[in-house]
Amino acid sequence: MNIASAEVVLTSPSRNFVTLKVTTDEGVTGLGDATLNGRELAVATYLSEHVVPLLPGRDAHRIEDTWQYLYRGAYWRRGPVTMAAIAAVDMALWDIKGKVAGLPLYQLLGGASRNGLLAYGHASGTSLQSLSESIHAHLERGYRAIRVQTAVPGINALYGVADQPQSSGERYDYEPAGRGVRPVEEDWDTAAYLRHVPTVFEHVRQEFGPELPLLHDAHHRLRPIEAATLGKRLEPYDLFWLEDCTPAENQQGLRLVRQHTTTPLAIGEVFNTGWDYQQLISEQLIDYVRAAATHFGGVTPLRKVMDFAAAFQIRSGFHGPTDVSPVGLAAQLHVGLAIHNFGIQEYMEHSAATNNVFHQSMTFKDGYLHPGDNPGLGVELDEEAAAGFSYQPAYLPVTRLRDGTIHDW
Ligand code: CS2
Ligand code: MG
Repeated sequence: MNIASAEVVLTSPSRNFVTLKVTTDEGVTGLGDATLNGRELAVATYLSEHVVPLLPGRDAHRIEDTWQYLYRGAYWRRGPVTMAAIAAVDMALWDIKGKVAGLPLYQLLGGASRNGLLAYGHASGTSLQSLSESIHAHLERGYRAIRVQTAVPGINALYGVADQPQSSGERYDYEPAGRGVRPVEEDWDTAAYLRHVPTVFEHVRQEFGPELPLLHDAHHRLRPIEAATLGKRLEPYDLFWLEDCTPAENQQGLRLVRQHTTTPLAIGEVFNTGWDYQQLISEQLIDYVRAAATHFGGVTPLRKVMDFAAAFQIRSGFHGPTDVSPVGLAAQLHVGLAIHNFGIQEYMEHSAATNNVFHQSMTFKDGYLHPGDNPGLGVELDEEAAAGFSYQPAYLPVTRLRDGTIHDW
């Protein structure tokens, strides 16, 4: 069975998504997610100009060979644009293989290692009171693990923080697409943040008790010694993890963090290959792999990095924001269900408009996700609905310090 054609579909129901649809000469179709938030058109062009023309005539079953062909064949390796494009092809071919076999993808990866995937939801608030309301709202929706983010006194605008809507029917959109031709600018003050965050967790533990798994994302904003300070200050509150405590390009920086704190660390949502994890995993500098199938070259390398991590008792915590499309989310749910060293799955809930474009077999019940048992990935694209939403420029924010210096965020 050969690939007959491939097509890039751009749609923007409530944010932009780049999807690859591969069709075989037997009429089987597969979907892959290539969405790169804020740089969508670069991946769409990479795919349509440099990848789609290479696909017709290739054996659709040779997933590993196609992956290596696109990765090694380009000569120019790694990078988010290249790896998102390769990811889309890889996912689409796994989707096709599952459909041909009549099996959900997780069955092809070894079968289920558990009944469902523990998911964490995102609570946030501009005040401690609104944060508490948000945590209550998430617990009512069934979540059994919660990420906690808040506004910080002295910082005017912080990405990913919003109050929970008062009416229960309204969607909680705390990371809306930043539509517009330029990014908005936010501000940052590390000292204010380091002072404030422990008081937030003190409040949450007092109200919700010791058992609820709590997570926090520092979003690459700290230097290693600051990250170590935060990890130490948060130890009394027994976090499930502290995420992206420092930008991980400086991998040795994690040694310093690790020497000072036992707060578990999760890193890697911006990584795009297993090689980015080489030092962090082999030196056991992290506890959770944050990669997303979409930005990491697809199902094939995600499975490989988790097997490497397993040798060091490191578990998964795949990146599941709403800018990973339902196709990308499904890919990692199948991997998470199959691997032994699953840890937790991020789950942000796509908008109703997105769910009308991408029909998912995935379920969320009592705090657990399951990819469903439809053959392949279990996601179908409604192309007519997709065509109703054209691409709109949208950017992640840019952050500056008080003196105007651009900062990590
Ligand atoms: C965040 C993301 O999910 C997370 O942990 O860090 O929301 C991230 O900001 C976006 O995926 C960026 O596109
Ligand atoms: Mg994050």
